[in-house]
Amino acid sequence: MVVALQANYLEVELDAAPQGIPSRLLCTRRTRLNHRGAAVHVGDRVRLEAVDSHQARAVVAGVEPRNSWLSRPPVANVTAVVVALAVDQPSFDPDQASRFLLTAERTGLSVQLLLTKCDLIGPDQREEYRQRLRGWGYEPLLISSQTGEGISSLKERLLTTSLSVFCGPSGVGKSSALNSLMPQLSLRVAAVSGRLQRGRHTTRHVELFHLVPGVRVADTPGFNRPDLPDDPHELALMFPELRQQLQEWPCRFRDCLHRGEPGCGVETGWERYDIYLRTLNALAGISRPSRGG
Ligand SMILES: Nc1nc2c(ncn2[C@@H]2O[C@H](COP(=O)(O)OP(=O)(O)OP(=O)(O)O)[C@@H](O)[C@H]2O)c(=O)[nH]1
Ligand SMILES: [Mg+2]
Ligand SMILES: [Zn+2]
Repeated sequence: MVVALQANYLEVELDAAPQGIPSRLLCTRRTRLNHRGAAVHVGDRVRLEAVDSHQARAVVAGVEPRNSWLSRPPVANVTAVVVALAVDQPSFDPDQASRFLLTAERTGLSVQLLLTKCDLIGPDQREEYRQRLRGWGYEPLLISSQTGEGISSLKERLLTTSLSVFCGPSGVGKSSALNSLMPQLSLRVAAVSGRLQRGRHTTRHVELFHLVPGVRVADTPGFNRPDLPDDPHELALMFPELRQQLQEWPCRFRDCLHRGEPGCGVETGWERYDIYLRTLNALAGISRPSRGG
């Protein structure tokens, strides 16, 4: 499995290294793979040739089909997405949070919302966040890498699946959380800065780490504005609190966009309805309702 990509090199871990061969090899790509640009990504399972056990080098000759794909950050064969958001520093922004959650939901995989830096708020505010995010259809994990709160629950959760990817804005404490989970890692972290307490893009590359044998976790570079999904009809399914309503009470028309169309079974008194509508409007070519009126 490719565990890191750096310029023209890939670091590949062997499932079971034959005797005398190191378990981690620095690899280049066969030219024909180069032609397709960065067709090999972290998380990909690859076939190796020309293994040089002394130098711990090899050549990647082929890529296995992917079981899943997270587009940004790019990681293959993901089994769960952990969306990390801070309660403060940088402050919690529902629009940005939703963009990350939508990106995660697009994979169709299990999505865990991780609320970081909980040492910065009191018990009442924590309970408020918990209730609020339940309303979004998520059961958040509240953690603090500073006090260690919630780290063992996070670990328990990660142990249930083979490859979890941490993603979220820069500076929310993704690398710090991984350091708390695996103190031997000593990943680089850096203080947030400026009036908006933004992160400083400290992590530069996607990299996979073993939590225990068979269970990996990916650290990724933070970014601030994920793209929106492109299909308006799929959008509703990416809001768990709306998805649930549609399961219980489907609308009369299959192409309903839940903007007050006739026969729409969706009620509007939920926090992110407004974000849903704005996202829908932001998607190209759907400024008019699809059904008369
Ligand atoms: N108070 C508090 N600060 C934290 C906590 N976790 C991380 N920090 C601080 O937040 C800053 C950013 O942490 P990082 O771990 O570098 O954040 P990141 O999400 O990996 O950022 P990028 O790599 O840029 O995406 C550092 O100064 C950390 O010490 C926490 O639980 N509580
Ligand atoms: Mg980081
Ligand atoms: Zn509807």
